[in-house]
Amino acid sequence: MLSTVERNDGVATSEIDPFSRAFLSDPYPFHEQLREAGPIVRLTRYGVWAVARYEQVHPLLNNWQTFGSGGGVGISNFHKEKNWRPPSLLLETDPPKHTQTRSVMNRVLSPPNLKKLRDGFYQDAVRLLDRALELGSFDAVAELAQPYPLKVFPDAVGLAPDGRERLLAYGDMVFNTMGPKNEFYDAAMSKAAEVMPWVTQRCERSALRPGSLGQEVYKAADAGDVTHAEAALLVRSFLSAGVDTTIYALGNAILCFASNPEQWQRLRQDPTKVRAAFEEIMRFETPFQAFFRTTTQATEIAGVPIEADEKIYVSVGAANRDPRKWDDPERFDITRKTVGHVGFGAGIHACVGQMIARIEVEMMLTAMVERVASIELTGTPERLLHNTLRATTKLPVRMTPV
Ligand code: OVM
Repeated sequence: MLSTVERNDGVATSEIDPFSRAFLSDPYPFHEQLREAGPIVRLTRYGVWAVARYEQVHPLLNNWQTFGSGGGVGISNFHKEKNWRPPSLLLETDPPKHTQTRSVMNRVLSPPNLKKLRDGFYQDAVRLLDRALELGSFDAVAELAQPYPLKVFPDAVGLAPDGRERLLAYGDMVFNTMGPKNEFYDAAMSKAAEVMPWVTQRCERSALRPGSLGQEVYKAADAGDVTHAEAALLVRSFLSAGVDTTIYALGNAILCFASNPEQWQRLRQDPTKVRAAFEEIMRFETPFQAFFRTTTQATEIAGVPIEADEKIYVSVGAANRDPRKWDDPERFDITRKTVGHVGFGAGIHACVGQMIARIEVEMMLTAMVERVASIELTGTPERLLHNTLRATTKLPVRMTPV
């Protein structure tokens, strides 16, 4: 049993390792321990701070001045340790630079640009779903959750069809290396030599289809809003942030409905709830569970003094299930009021791709609502053990057509 104790200066400390197999297999009991330990907890294993209560997580995300991203959003501090890739101009950058790059991405991902994608996404969802329904029983990860985002999103960014499986290896590197150098970190990085040159090449302007979101980023460079070298890194952000997250969100969505059949029936009765249902999925099974900030100056949280250049583990997954904020948080309920969930983060770094993620999942859930009368688990889902992402790798289901 790991101990959570109060230091003699009154500060809560914990031996919990948020990157251990035990934690990653079933994070929720550990989340509870972290929330109950106090508003801010010292993690002795790594010498970092942790916040897991909504009351601290939400304001922290809204205070980029004190809780910066330029030191990286993993456990490693870029001010002390060089990262394995050039830092992201969005994720790992603070204003004023971030303001400039974010505004370019906001424009590229504007509602009119995204609206054009809906029909194509829907058609791909229907095609994959109809194929799966002919099987009757199938692995919903292999047949739906993985192939669908891996088709529609790189299409939208403008990538050629070949070699896209490398995006999975790349995403694995990006998100697992936010954790410490453990077995998950090392396994992900073992593919770096093969994958990185490919990713870099695919971010070049000449590799991107005309009319694509990737080309839009380069047009912003032509207009002088960023440099062309920066445009390549912004395209890289699409490939870093947009693949695993949506694959896992969709897998989590199907798992939520397979495990809560009455919620599937509710959605079928009122398909206008598809969008609301996705917000509840993001709250209940947050794909990007936790990340770090770095203090830019000495500060305090809930009266606990924190020095400058300290790493803080921010568990949005725990905040999304904090009983101080949510009624019956362990219940998956698509009719709940989910406003304020932090599944897409909050503040200036809140997910820039959240609208495209919503369209992806909404189009698949809509196709399912029209075609699937019931979803049953036919075996035990397998969980992914991953330093920052929560996901299912195997999801055996039977879907009964309407
Ligand atoms: C990026 C990036 C990478 C991972 C996640 C992310 C959740 C962004 O390279 O910009 O946002």
